[in-house]
Amino acid sequence: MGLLQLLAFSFLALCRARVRAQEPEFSYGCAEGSCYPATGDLLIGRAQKLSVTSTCGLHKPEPYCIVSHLQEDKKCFICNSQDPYHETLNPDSHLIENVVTTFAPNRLKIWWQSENGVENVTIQLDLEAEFHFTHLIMTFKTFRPAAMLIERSSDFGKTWGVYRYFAYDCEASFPGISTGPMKKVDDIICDSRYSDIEPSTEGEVIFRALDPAFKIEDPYSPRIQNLLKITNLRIKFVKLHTLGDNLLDSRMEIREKYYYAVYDMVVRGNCFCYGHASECAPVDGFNEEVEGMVHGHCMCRHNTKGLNCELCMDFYHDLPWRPAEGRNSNACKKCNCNEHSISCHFDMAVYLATGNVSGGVCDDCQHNTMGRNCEQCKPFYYQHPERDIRDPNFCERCTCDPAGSQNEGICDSYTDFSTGLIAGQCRCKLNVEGEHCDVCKEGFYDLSSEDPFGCKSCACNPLGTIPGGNPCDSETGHCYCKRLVTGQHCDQCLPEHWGLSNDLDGCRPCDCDLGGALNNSCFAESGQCSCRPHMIGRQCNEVEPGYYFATLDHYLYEAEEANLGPGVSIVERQYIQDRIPSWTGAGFVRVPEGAYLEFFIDNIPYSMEYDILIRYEPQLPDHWEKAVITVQRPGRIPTSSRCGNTIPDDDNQVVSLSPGSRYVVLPRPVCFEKGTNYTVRLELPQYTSSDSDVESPYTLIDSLVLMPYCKSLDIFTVGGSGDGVVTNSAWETFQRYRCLENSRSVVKTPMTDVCRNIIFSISALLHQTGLACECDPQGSLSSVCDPNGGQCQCRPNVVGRTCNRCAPGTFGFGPSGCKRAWLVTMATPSLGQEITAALALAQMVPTVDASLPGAATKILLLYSLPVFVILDTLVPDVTTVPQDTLAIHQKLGGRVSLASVTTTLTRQTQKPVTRRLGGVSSACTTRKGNTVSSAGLDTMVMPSSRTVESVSVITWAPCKSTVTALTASATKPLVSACVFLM
Ligand SMILES: *[C@@H]1O[C@H](CO)[C@@H](O)[C@H](O)[C@H]1NC(C)=O
Ligand SMILES: *[C@@H]1O[C@H](CO)[C@@H](O)[C@H](O)[C@H]1NC(C)=O
Ligand SMILES: [Ca+2]
Repeated sequence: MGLLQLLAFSFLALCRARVRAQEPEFSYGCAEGSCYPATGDLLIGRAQKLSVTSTCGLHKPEPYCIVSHLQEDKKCFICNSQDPYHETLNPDSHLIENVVTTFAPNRLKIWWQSENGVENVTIQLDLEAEFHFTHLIMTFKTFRPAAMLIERSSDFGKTWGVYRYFAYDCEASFPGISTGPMKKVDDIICDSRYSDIEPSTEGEVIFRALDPAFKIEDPYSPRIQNLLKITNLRIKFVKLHTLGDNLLDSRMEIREKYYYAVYDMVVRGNCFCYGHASECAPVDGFNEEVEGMVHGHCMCRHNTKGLNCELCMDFYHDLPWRPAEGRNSNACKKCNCNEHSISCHFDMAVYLATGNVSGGVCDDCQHNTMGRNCEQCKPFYYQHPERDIRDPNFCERCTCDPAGSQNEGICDSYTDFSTGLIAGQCRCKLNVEGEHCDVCKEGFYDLSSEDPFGCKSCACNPLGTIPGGNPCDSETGHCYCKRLVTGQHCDQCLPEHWGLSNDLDGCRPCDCDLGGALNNSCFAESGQCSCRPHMIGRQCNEVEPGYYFATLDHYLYEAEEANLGPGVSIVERQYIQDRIPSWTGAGFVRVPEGAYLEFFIDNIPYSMEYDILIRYEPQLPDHWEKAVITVQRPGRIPTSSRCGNTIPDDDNQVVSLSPGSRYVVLPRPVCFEKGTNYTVRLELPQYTSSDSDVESPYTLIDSLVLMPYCKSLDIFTVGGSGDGVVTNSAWETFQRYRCLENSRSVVKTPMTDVCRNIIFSISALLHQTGLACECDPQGSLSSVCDPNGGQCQCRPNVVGRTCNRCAPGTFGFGPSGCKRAWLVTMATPSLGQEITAALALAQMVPTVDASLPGAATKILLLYSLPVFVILDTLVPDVTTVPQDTLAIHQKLGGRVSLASVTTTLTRQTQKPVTRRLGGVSSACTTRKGNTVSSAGLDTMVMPSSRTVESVSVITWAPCKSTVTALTASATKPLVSACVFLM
């Protein structure tokens, strides 16, 4: 080794020591703390990574000369760099690779040289990784450059920065660049120390990345690290020392003398491992093993990785990556993922949040775990209480029904008694229950995920819902209704029911009156049925005041008002005090055998069948064998009509009149139509077929009644089990209570409520309305009639449903009623005999006395012989009184007492006459024993079968104010009196 070589080596050693002082003070084994790979010459093994912009003789041999070459014979030489240097074969090659230190013995024979006269030359080193650069030493063969600079890149050549300028004359070469001294370790200055013209050979340029003058507090600060970190280094020569020659001088002799030539270049450094490696290996693709080469791939320790140990190893991200420092290896720490993940990353925020303890965040936690350490169960999973956290089955799936649970079915993921959490516990929505939150609570239904409360309230009406248990179907929400309740919420009564209440069945039937109401539906709250006109009451089973419903025998046609055939006469009969009459109207008609009468019917209320009833009073001991009823219709019956089925037999029926009965019903009902007028003819052709000694038999007909043939009405057939089959309970009731029979007779027992209700309905059905009372304003006490049958309240002695006429035996219809009269028989005087009125009156008094309503009583005596008369003087319009009429007028007070009145009975006429008393509506009646007799109004016929004596009184009494005459056919005179109470 030559002297220069020795010098060079010693200098290198020195430099190394000095540079080392800038590195961390202690290097420990990697196991104990920070550790560092050995430094070396980065150029060793990297000749191919060196490049230069100018090389002498690169393409062809070129001459060059040296200035002041005193020792040598030859001043000029040839360079030929077409092939690499070889000691013997190619000693004139001066490629850039020659600057790499080889420790060859012929060190000064090998150098790099630039082309002659080229001032701008750049040498560039491109490293394959980041390296830690400490210093550069260049040894020049010629004069050192008059100006140069060192640049480096730490990003593989993308950006460059100047380390330092070197110039003989900094001001001139690099104007504006400070010439030092440095104030900061990374100040960029221009240094003149290495640009002197001396020495002319083997002059050095030395650059240290860290100036030893500075004490480095933190060698790992980014600023320092950035200063040392390189990937590329380049040295730009920009000016030659020319010893006064001007390079612009184009003469070859001048140019050949000036060029750059470098013997050696050392780029000292080590691979850059942040204290995490003590060895480095070749970077991929740099496997070439050259002794002394500094490799770029750190053999990382401390759980780091990367070419430069600049990263933590995978899954070692629990702590931030940091360079090792002294005894602190700052090793990367393994993440804790509880065996549920194999990857993690570092999160600074987490790290800070944990007080710089742990910043590892597991990635992609498996087994349904989550969390920084995969220590929690994912939503919809919970920690199995008996399994280890590292068990792959640590997290169990929640069993919550998502529809019924809060948060779509997330269960409590772990147990924490302090906050009430129980692992796996489902949290039900408000109206849901059950371990899995899959059941609606009692009183709720329709589990649904859309419903924020899970289930809807049944909202059953408690009144209508069956008590106890779940009130509604948990799926449909239909409430379980009581028997008579309906509706989703059991808040409605069934049709035809009302009054939702706590009752067992919930509602009550409307029970609308079958006739009084339009139908059987009623208002749900009030139960009010829809009434036909003038019907009232909840059930429409009453009539408005002023209205009435018809009794079954309402359609009654008096014989007295019928069209009487020849020989038929009217027999008036007076009502008797305290006795219910057994007839209606003024009395009867007397129908002899073979005679007839015709009833005119023009008020059929409703088209249907009617039973025809004949009311009569038997006069003879035997059956009246044959009575013929003939219905005369105005025309043919259209078959489509209600009465289309009528056959001729229905309209011609024969009955016999029993002597023990007061009425007879025709065997078959007869159909009548509303709006049609009929004539019903009653003929009595034959009394009896057997021999009879009765002369000129007759009977008394009271009236004809049309009774609705109830059995065919809806109220009795609806509910029946078949066509026309009557099983309706109303019909049974109707029969059981004998409502029909009781209606047939004139004399009735009081109507039972049962009959009344049914008869009410029948009337309502027939008339579709309540019937107006139409009480006669004069004859009635009130405009309101008895709702049952329509009887108005009559003034005294006024009769008729509407109180429109005087009772038989009374007269003087007016605002105070009608006047009453009694007939009293006094004697049977002989013609011409004097009659003492007192006698008669004495007989009469008890009767009068018992019934006198007041003081004002007038007695009118009627002397009845074959004919006579006494007239009431009170009657002012008596103008036709016969001459021999004796009027007696005696005013009485208190009890009746009467002075004797004497008159002479005289024959007025020889011959009986028959006179009709116009307008007289009733006859006086009297009584003897139990026999009641009566006299016709215009004739007096002594019953031939009885003796005169046995007939108590057959006489006429003018109970009307106007009396014209009377006759008697009896041979025996009678005296009677009519007593009028005024
Ligand atoms: C050398 O480079 C410097 C700066 O880049 C420039 O000013 C000068 O002209 C260059 N010289 C030659 C001969 O190219
Ligand atoms: C029925 O008789 C009444 C009178 O009684 C009369 O006004 C009416 O027009 C008659 N109807 C028919 C259809 O003949
Ligand atoms: Ca009658």
